[in-house]
Amino acid sequence: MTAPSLAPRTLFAADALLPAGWARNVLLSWDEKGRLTEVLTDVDLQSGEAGEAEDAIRAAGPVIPGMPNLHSHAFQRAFGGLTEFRGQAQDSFWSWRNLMYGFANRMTPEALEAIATWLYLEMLEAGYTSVCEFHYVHHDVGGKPYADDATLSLALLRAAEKTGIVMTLLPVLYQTSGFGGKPPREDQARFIRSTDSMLSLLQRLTPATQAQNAVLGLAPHSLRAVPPDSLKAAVAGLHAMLPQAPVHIHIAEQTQEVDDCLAWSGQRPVQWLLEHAPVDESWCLVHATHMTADEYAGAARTGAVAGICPTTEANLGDGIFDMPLWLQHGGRWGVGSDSHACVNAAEELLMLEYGQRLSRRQRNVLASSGQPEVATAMTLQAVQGGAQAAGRAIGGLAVGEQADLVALGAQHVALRDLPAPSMLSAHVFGSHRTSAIDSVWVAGQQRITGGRHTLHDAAAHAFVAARSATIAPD
Ligand code: NGQ
Ligand code: ZN
Repeated sequence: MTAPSLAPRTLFAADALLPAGWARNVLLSWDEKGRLTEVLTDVDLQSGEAGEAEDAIRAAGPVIPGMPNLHSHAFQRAFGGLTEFRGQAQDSFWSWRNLMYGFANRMTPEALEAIATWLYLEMLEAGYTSVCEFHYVHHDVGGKPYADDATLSLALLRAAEKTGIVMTLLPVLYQTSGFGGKPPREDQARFIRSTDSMLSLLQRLTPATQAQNAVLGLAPHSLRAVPPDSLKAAVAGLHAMLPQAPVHIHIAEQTQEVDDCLAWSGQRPVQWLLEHAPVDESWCLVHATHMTADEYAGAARTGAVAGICPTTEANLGDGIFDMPLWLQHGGRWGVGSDSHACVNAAEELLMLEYGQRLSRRQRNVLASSGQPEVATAMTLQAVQGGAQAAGRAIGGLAVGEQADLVALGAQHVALRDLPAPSMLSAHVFGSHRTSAIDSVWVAGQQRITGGRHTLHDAAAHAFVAARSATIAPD
């Protein structure tokens, strides 16, 4: 018998997506730290052998692993949908970036915390159970450091803690406005740090992250923003402090940056990075959109994760990542919601598959011979890649991994009476108007019930106020 004061630590699911595929009558158990200790299949609840199974929570439908969100700039959530108007004859990533900077430069610590709290709550309601926060607005307006240099990082950590999402915090190193040491623009002043100041910040954040089960890493923003010496020193400094810590970088998102990198070094960004940096499994190459065949092969060989942000990459007009080529080389990948034009794990998978279909004029591109169901194949791969990028044991429903679980509602009209793989398929490809997510657990703690987070209304209210203040300051 479980004492009533203890939160239940066993979940029974008629269907669950394990690393090897769908299993029936699955009993998942975890310890007080939220780590899975047992994953039993074909459990007969009636037999009496199942022991604690009788006290288990019954999932409302098929259980899938929570999706790691491997790339987020939280503050950008507040202007999602608000840059969709023509500002110049030919708008682009770069004209969007000017609008985005205007927004970043009006952000306050209070607004950031409210925006991030709502965003992380939305993520939990939409099937993400962890987030890699690529955090680059460090200083006060005008670029003056806050009295506590970690002010904005701590605001993000608090937002994560309030909602229950687990965070990999990646403070961003940003020093130049272009290749060859171009000085930063005035509207980049809030992002700028010396390498030493970054290493001090990481030191300051080490106890704070450890205290809340967060992982700390580093994000050199891009080769445009970090000169070679700084890249080298920062990564070495990080790994001296935290040997396995994740390193994320925006690498080849726009053809303009590929051209600029070629003009500067004679090499393309990915090519340059592979030759000059110790890229390995601790790295995540975000937006490795523009690569040659050799770069696909070379980058995949390092074991680094390709960080793909399908809806943002579509929204910003970046280009299409060649998934079949990447997979052919054994490349690992995961998804991120980046600018948060869309916050929905299923929709990122849908957009990724649809981009491949549109560019290749084929269907079911990301299915494989071993796993013909597209949504199942993509979910398993993105969870594994996302876990690697996050630097956490969140790689799926297996002993030793964190109990990050999403239960779909089998009674949702799009899913009702279907077999489990079709339910996941319907969730990803066929249920857009209303979410089919019923419950979500992070590290074994239930955060979403009946599709909603307990802070939903209060967080929404605070978000709207913060957005209004940031869009139209008084
Ligand atoms: C960012 N976002 O850092 O927010 C970037 C835009 C840049 C994306 N790359 C700025 N999606 O790359 O310079
Ligand atoms: Zn980004």
